[in-house]
Amino acid sequence: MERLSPHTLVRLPAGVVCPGYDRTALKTGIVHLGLGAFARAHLAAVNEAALQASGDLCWGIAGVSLRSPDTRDALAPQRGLYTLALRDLDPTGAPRMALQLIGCLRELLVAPEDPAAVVALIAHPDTRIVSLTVTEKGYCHDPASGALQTQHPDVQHDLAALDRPRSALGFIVAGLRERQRQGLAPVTLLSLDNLPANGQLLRGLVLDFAARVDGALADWIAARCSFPCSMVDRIVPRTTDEDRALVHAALGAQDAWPVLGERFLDWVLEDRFVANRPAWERSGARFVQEVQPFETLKLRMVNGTHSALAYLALLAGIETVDRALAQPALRRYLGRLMHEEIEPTLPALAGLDVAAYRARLLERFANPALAHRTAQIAMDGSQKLPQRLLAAVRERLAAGAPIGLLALAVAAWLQHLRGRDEHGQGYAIHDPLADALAQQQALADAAADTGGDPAQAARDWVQAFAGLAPVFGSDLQHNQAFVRAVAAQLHALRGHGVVRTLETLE
Ligand code: CS2
Repeated sequence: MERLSPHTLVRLPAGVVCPGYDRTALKTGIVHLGLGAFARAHLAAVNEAALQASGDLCWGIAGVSLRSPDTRDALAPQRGLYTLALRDLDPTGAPRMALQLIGCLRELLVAPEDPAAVVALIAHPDTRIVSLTVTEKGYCHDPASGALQTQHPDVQHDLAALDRPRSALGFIVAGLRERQRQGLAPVTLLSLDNLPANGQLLRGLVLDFAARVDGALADWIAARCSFPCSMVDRIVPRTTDEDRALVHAALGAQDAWPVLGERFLDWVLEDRFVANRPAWERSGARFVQEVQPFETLKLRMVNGTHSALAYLALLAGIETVDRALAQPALRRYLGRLMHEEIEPTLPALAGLDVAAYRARLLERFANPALAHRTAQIAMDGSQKLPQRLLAAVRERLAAGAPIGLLALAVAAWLQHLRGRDEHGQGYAIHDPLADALAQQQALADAAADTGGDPAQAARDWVQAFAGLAPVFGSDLQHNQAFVRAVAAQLHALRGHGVVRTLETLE
């Protein structure tokens, strides 16, 4: 079958949406760090539509992979073209797929192959936005406090050799240093990761890093560059070979790496761009004064329940999110978790119908056309729990409100760290803190090994494990209400398994 390329565009089936602008006239205005599926299905999709609507061709994207050459290897022969497939069910319940070819990815770089090229691109006069989807762990920060992890090997490396950086922070600071040296205009740094106050967090980390390189550079960045906060939402599972086959069949051409996602898309961001921006508002983005309420809503409702679901489902041996939603007790639990314990912690948002938001979210999760793997969401829990679950836990504890449902999600994470589901099936723990988590488990096992009653053992275990400050901060270990609530759920999960625990929830 023919490989997708600019030449195949004219032969694609009717109904496949193709770039309606002159790709050869595009310039690179955006350097994107972390070219994963999410950025290709979210930022690039909105940007593509803005290009079509405005005809402003300054906003092509240079996509930078920070680790592996896979994306570049797949897309370079296609000249950066790829398929975005949006999947849901039609009104009769049959799966359907809308196909669009995205054309705004103009350049593909693999950072470790040529770090200087990435720095030069950030320092190019045409570059006006540097955006990031590097996932939580890509910020090299302490998840509980937001502080730069100065001992992180990539940070240490980059501080010693900033002309050949490895980390996103290193590339940003090296690129900005070059801009400052050359007297170029500042750029906007745009975090698109699921982190609280992601723009402020990025700003703090970049300034801390830059100050260790050169105080005057840090001052220049602080005074001239901007770091808008943004909330991003679209479910984009990792592409599988089955997905590829489906897209090939529908396209009649071979795309080595299409991306598949839901139709739903939301993007709320602050309009603080120091060097202009694309007309993203013409294609679904919403610009607001203050993003934080939207971000809290999304991180706690979408990502908090996603993580709760992922750990419970994984323990029960359920492989995909839609199948988890088909489990009545699990679906009921997720609805209750949102309604009873998360929603009361949400900031007021004018015009938000929270019941409709919740119902829609459960429907999004139930989309069987996505086959979103629970193991994918379960990854990197140490980086996700603080903002997804523990922030709401803290607020409720401070208000003296019950946390049993949130505690069950935390207990499920703890139990899943054993690396074995209820049917004895083993799985790997993917987490940047995997070693620390294993050590903490050994510590907790020793603390709970008193031969006493199992409920007390669970409390001792949780108390010891919660000493892991990068996840739990320094407060939760000493909060008896927290320890008791999590221990009760852990005891239930250990004794009765996921489904019985859910069915007998108070
Ligand atoms: C998920 C998110 O993998 C995960 O941790 O919770 O990627 C989620 O699908 C997106 O944030 C939805 O917008």
